[in-house]
Amino acid sequence: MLETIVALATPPIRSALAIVRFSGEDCFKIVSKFFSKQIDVTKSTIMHGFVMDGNTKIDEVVLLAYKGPRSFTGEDSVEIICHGSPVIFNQIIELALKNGARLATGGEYTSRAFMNNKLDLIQAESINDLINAETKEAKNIALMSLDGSTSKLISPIKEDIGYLLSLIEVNIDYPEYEDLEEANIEKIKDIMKKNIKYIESLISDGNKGRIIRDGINIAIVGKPNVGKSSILNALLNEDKAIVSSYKGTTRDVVEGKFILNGVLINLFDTAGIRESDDYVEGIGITKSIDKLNKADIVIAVFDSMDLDEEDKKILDLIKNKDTIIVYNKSDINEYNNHDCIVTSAINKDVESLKQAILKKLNLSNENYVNPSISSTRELGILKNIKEMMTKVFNDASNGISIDLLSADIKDIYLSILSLTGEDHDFDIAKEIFSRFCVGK
Ligand SMILES: Nc1nc2c(ncn2[C@@H]2O[C@H](COP(=O)(O)OP(=O)(O)OP(=O)(O)O)[C@@H](O)[C@H]2O)c(=O)[nH]1
Ligand SMILES: [Mg+2]
Repeated sequence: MLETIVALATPPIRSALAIVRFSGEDCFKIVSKFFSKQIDVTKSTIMHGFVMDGNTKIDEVVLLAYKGPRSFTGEDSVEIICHGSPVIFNQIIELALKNGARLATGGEYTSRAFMNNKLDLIQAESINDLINAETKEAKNIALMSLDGSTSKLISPIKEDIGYLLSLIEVNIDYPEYEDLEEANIEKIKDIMKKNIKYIESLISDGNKGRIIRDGINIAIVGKPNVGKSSILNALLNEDKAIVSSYKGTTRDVVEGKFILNGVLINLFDTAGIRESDDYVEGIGITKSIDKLNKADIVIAVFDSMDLDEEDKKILDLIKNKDTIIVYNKSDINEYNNHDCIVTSAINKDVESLKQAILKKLNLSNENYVNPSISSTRELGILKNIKEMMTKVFNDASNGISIDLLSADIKDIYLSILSLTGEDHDFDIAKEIFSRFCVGK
């Protein structure tokens, strides 16, 4: 039997109301010991009453009792809605601990919901995404995942591989029919081919879903004085970074966030990159290079099409990065090439740069409204499954027998189950839930 856990589900600060949450088989019994009224242990109820420490009133509260399995965790659960004073909710938690509950660890409620089959692992992960979402669009993606739509994307793969495993059984049962093996090898190849294609589309959609969910990191780089900080300020629409005509104004990385078509853009303005004897500027330049290496997209800024040695060094640094080249100061410079991105940061004219960023993100309307498999864990497993399928396809093409292919196909099946947690690998689940906040 699992112990009854208790935690504050709302922030540990003064507020109008707070919620103290309990879950576990004994929770009705434990809460009854300090609640002023009898709790009916046979059904879910809402009650008004008092939390009592012996004869002393602690608070006037509303109590929600959820009879398992019809609760979030699947177990008997209670939520006490009290007044939002730290003195009050701490006293209620102390009473719970005194009467046999223990403090919940991070994500323990969701972990119990997972163990009681109320949620699969993909749904459970989406709860964290929901809580951490920074844009409306990110929240919508998490919500789609929570209702099980994302998990359903896995179903066709699971069905196909399950079917293959049954074909393997047939071959084991009737080894004398060589024609059967031949036909089944062809089926294995067909199914691998079809699913590899499907997984590729899931990965591509998932990467886009991830951008909507997590946002994207963009570094602005260039030699000193080309207008990097001015571009940051124009994109953020605020005077965040110091701008001056002095070369080497920006020393440390300046960070800002803005939202472009529902995507959170984490923008990093960096120190101008050049050969410098100045010790502090040198540290800034090292940081610039580090930022550009870590960024998803780099905006490289120039203020002339006639590139000098410093500009060329920048181009060399970014040669392996996904880059947007920007020519700034278009108000004083003539840029004749109409294909390039031109800005006048001083006039806050950076619309063409915003359009270029959107083009790079390459998101369609579908990416915002359709579920996608977008967590790093899930995408990692999908990539792995794709590789395993490619191996089975190649082995099958090279005349390897079904017997030998079967071990790999079984591994593929297990990996599919691990996506939703159906393989019951509780170590992985534990790792995921440890990232949750306490009370969730
Ligand atoms: N005319 C014009 N001047 C600009 C434009 N953008 C920036 N400047 C000017 O260029 C100078 C340098 O701008 P910053 O934004 O500080 O340049 P930076 O690239 O961040 O420079 P460092 O931090 O030193 O590397 C300032 O005097 C700006 O006002 C522009 O679009 N047009
Ligand atoms: Mg600057």
